[in-house]
Amino acid sequence: MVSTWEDFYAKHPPPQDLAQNEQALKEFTRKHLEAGNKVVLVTSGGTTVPLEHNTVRFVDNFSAGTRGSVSAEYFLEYGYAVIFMYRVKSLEPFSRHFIGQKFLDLLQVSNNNENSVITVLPEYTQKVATVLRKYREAFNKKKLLQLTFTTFSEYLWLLRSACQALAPLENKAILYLAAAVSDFYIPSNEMSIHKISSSGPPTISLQLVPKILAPLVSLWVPKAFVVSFKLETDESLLISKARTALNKYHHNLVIANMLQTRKQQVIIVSKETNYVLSLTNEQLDNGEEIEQLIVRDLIEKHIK
Ligand code: PAZ
Repeated sequence: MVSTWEDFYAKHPPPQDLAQNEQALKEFTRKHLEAGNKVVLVTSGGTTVPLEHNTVRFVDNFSAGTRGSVSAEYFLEYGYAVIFMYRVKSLEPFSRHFIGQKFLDLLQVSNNNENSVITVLPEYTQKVATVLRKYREAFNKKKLLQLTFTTFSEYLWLLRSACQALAPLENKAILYLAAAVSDFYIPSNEMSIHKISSSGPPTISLQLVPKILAPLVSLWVPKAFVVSFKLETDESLLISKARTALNKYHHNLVIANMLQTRKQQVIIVSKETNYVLSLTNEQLDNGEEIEQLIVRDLIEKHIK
């Protein structure tokens, strides 16, 4: 059974920090509307589906937030203001460059008149300086607003609020929906209150989530440029599923990618055409990022 999106919002309470996030969204979008800037909402990372109200266990997915966090940096580089809506503890713009590296291994400590002085090791200084400059510039110019979600329900509430704040920007608003949002969930009224007992095998029944792109495109931000993403593992379904989404929701583009090759290749699908963007193995090994091609392609060919 699929519940409608209206049903979903009627039956699931908003997250506790929603009012605070709405205030931040309002201030951010007002400032950029006045300045005549384009604002892109980048969603990133995966949503969880809790199995209990007092959540001990939840269903999750693979997304690390690479697509979203890297793309956010390139949008900033091209002059866009960015609302980065991401899953708690997934990758973030700028700090992502140091994930997988032990933070303390970047630093050294020395003494200067009894005071400890901490500096970045020479071999890392250039990299840290480059990233730090871009990070500071984004925040000093108030070009980046970061907001978090964890559960599927938090994501849907925050997405709607972000759309409401973006609506006055009309076609200067871009939605780049890269988050891996669960297709299934347990409705609030069917969820166990307490930790599910392990006295026997549980039967868990998931429902289909409401298709939120429908109200988003037709009601919430009808003038915005909307890009959704489609992930598949069976290549024969990829383009047809992307096309079906475009025909159903009437948004602007679908970026289709395969789980296994998503860092090297994507297919840009519009109503009229589709074409591949890809990196060679050599480019990939040299640290080039497919997100740079995607963002440049969107800006040069699609976003008016
Ligand atoms: O976050 P990540 O870089 O590991 O993965 C990115 C992605 C595959 C989640 C994204 O490109 C995407 O396809 N998002 C939409 C997934 C979907 O609901 O089909």
